[in-house]
Amino acid sequence: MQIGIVGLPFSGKSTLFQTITRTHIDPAALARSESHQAMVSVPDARLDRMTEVFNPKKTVHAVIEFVDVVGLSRGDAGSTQFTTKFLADVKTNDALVQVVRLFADETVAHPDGPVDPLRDVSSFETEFMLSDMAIIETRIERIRKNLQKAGDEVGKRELPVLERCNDLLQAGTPLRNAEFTKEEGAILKTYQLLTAKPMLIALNGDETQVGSIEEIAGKIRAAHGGPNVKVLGFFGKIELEMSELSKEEAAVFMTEYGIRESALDTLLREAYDLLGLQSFFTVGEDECRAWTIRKGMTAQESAGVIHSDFVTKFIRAEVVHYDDFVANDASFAKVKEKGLWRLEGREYVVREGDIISIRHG
Ligand SMILES: Nc1nc2c(ncn2[C@@H]2O[C@H](COP(=O)(O)OP(=O)(O)O)[C@@H](O)[C@H]2O)c(=O)[nH]1
Ligand SMILES: [Mg+2]
Repeated sequence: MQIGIVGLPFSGKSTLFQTITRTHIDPAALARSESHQAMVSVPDARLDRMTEVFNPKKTVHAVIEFVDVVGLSRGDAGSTQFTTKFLADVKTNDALVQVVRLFADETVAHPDGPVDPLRDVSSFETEFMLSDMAIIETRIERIRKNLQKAGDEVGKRELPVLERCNDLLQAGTPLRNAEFTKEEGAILKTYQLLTAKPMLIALNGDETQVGSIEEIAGKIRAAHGGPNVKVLGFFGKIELEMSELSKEEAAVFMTEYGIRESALDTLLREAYDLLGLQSFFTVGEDECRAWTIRKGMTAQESAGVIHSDFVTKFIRAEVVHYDDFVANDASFAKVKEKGLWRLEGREYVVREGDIISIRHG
């Protein structure tokens, strides 16, 4: 799973990237505007808790790959065409985080003049829709031509889906806001359309905006919200500084600014959710681990994520939900006594937060 961080120049993409990946990019490399990528552990308080309980040799978090997608530079006087290279780099991501500037800082120029988050989000939306329409229209034209001459079985299947997408886009609806069947989704996937990607809009505020960022987020949500969109606020500069501190120091820092929780932890969890992913756990004295699966995956499929052999050798899954486990003093004996520890078959749909042990042959 790969998430691309996109946004206008100087919105705070690299600041966010360095904070969530806990990497430090030296200023010279940043200036060369290369793309950077890194794997990030998804913070999970439940896994921390189980690590306390089991004191394992190893704790393994779920991971997501982040890419700091650079290369969006605008021409003079804000010529709005995004470069083909930039659009191509955005295409390969499974989901996008769009960083939008809220912070006011005269020493950092905004490429489009005054700070205006709604304008920035709209301009991205427009560019992405134009890019998708261009791809779809070209393809539709080619299919129609082929159909006149001879059979084009693939094209015939794709045509109605593409036409529907075209209509949606012409009407100003990004594809992430539309519902598609599984088959339609599979066809669309091959085109890697930009507006079909789930998107997290991350508003980058400064210390004066701690109290007002939610209100701004609400406005963006009202204008651009949808089932596959999330809007969150964060505080780029402050959180980058905090990420270099110890936990205790960071806590003091946060209280000082009136920040309740690090937005970055929330952001990672929301990104995970946006991708349609969820976690289940395996626990023990050797290892406590969060495993990543797609929502809706069965016990047998999930077992295959742990070890491919487990798919064929699957017998049963022993399952207890994390909430039940902690509500009963993190005691396996107690959850068994109460019947909260269950044996499930191969078709059991794994729930977010299940603790699982696979019985296999
Ligand atoms: N005052 C302030 N400056 C910020 C904030 N976030 C980023 N910056 C600064 O804005 C400039 C551009 O940030 P950067 O992350 O490199 O933006 P990018 O071009 O989107 O990657 C840098 O000088 C950052 O220090 C913020 O929240 N407040
Ligand atoms: Mg950058």
